[in-house]
Amino acid sequence: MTKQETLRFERRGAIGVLRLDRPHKRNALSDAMVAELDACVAALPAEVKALVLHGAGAHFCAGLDLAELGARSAAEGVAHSRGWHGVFERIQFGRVPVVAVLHGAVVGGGLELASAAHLRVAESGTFYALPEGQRGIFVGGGASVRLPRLIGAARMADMMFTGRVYSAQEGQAAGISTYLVPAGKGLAKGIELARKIAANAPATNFALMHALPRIAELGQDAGLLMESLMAGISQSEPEAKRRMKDFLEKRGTKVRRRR
Ligand code: 1HE
Repeated sequence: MTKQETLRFERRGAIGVLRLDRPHKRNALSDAMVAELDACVAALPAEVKALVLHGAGAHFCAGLDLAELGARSAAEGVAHSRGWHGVFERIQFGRVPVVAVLHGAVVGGGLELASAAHLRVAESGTFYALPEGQRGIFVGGGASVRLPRLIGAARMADMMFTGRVYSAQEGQAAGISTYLVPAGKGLAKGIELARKIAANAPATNFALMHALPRIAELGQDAGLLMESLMAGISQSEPEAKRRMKDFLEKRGTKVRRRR
């Protein structure tokens, strides 16, 4: 277990568990915390193939640390936002897939951080908001790019115009989370999913993290070509050959109907 000022990192075999650990401030993202997050993701041990991100205390994350906002000039505000963009990009397009486990408040920058993860598991008491609208500011941690891709620009604008708070169930229906679990069950579910992800062939995870989101932004022609390139590369990996052979020789898992 590595303890930094604002985070706790623990390796559990092939997965890492990273906890936002500033519960007395509801895990509000101070500059120090964002810097630690960046350093921690950059320094993940090579054995770690997937990461679970969760929050200590009653909330996932209260967003930007508002106590640090006051003194910034416009230029400093732009630089600060660009700093967050860099950190969240390095999470989204980093080495390992990230499963965010959400509970309590997932608001402002907390929702931006969650949106940079690759999978979101929400506990039933989770709630989502973008209070920037009410604080007289705009989002700055990538929400206007990532959130419309999850829930649509109209829903995001509604959240900011009106201060609308989405419940866990509404967030699931809108597409913020793709797993909804009872209160207290999020971390176990996140770990279960991360273990599955960590057991995938590296080329598959690479394609899902790095190719799929880019393909989704391309026109059909370029998108289909990029897909073919990725398909060819992944199929040619020895790991894929082994998995295919396992299936044909009755050692691989079958797809089964859920009970
Ligand atoms: C904070 C923050 C914060 C709590 N910055 N200190 N985000 C917001 O506008 C959300 C603001 N926070 C809240 O609405 C609530 O605190 C919560 C719903 C998240 C939690 O409520 P609760 O009742 O559990 O906690 P609390 O009593 O409100 O807060 C406990 C302490 O955390 C208190 O400090 P204390 O010293 O008085 O004990 C709060 O001041 C502190 N705290 N949230 C600083 N956000 C790059 S652009 C991104 C832009 C944004 O993210 S804007 C949205 C900011």
